[in-house]
Amino acid sequence: MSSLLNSPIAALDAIEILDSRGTPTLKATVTLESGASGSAAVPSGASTGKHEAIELRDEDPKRYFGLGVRKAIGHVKGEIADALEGRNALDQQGIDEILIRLDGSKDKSNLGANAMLAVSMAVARASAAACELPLHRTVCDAASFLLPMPMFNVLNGGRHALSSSLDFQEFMIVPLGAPSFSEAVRYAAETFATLRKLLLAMGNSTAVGDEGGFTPKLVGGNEAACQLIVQAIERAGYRPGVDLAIALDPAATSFDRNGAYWLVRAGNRHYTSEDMIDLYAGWLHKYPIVSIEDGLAEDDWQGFAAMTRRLGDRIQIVGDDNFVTNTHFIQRGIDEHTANAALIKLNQIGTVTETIAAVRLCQQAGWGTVISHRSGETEDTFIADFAVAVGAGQIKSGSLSRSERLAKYNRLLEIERELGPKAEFVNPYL
Ligand code: 2PG
Ligand code: MG
Repeated sequence: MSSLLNSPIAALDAIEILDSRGTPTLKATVTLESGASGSAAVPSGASTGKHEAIELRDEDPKRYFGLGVRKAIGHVKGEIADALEGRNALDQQGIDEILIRLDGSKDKSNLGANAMLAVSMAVARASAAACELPLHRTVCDAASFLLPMPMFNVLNGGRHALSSSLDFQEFMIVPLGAPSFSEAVRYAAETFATLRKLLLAMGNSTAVGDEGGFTPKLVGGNEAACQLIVQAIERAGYRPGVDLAIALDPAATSFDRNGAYWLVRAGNRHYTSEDMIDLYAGWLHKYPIVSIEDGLAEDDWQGFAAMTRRLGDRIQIVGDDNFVTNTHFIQRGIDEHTANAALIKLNQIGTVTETIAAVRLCQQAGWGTVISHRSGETEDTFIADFAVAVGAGQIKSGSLSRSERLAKYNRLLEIERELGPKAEFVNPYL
């Protein structure tokens, strides 16, 4: 580590840029008195949990349908700059505490979690620059050398692909048998290219959704999608369940209607919480599924507990919309045994320090952690460094297409090379 102890912030700036859906977001830059600087851009979700920290939007219908972020930028250049100038950028926790105090709300609605997170991440980057070290060495204490097992979202449905025939949002492949991160990327890319051929042969378009996975119309539903993935894994020359497995994120909050789960595209049938668990349990016998995220809706705490009791010793049960990277909800999940892993998204909570606290809470409880992108992304690769630093063990950043998705995987390839023999890569499902 660097011996630098103090590196005061000289200036803050922010601009409005566009995310991968063409929607405004912001990029902040923090410049230090030493001349070192760091920038960071925030992503944005589509299937959001209701307890997520608030993204501040301008609500000015004359610009970007009200989605501009000039107000958030005004906060960065105004009161946030006033509060942070002269402060030590190396003290991430101290900086984040100032941001939280300045905002003063429970949901970060005053300054906007987008404004706060852009600054918080830019401070982390500026501080790494000041130390002349890569971000993954400096962003948290006791930085790890563990490269995350990637989950690649090869078929997109739900809110990320409104024209696809899939109600479930994400069908991911996990190269759990790969000996290294770079080999994991190759296994997955070859399987994705094979899946493309299979879809074309079936008469599907190979258009991709928000996260770069295919959005087929002629697949025949959620279960057929699992079959197709198994076929793609085999055709690519790999062993399903041994080299590559399946992970799902149904994002069930998005098809929950007052406690009933409506699979509209799959014949407009509705399911109870128990029916959904039965459905998943049946699939576990037929398909090499290792992880299910948001298999039930955010408020279905009882259902999540029942699902964890029934399936939690066989697969990873991940909470996303219900936990929203918030230690309060994660602690409840730990106490009530409603999952055995959490999805981790920086912008669900709004500062780097709080995100690290969420990861550490999971790790202390023996839970898995999956660092995640959002469906509206930018070219920013912060989560790649972050996943390594905190030793998350897993990451999901979309498919093997669309450069805002691949940027994170490509950054991990660089980190893998940089760490050389120190790099670790393990199958988290063993
Ligand atoms: C999710 C995320 C990321 P969104 O549900 O896990 O894949 O989607 O960013 O739209 O909330
Ligand atoms: Mg999710």
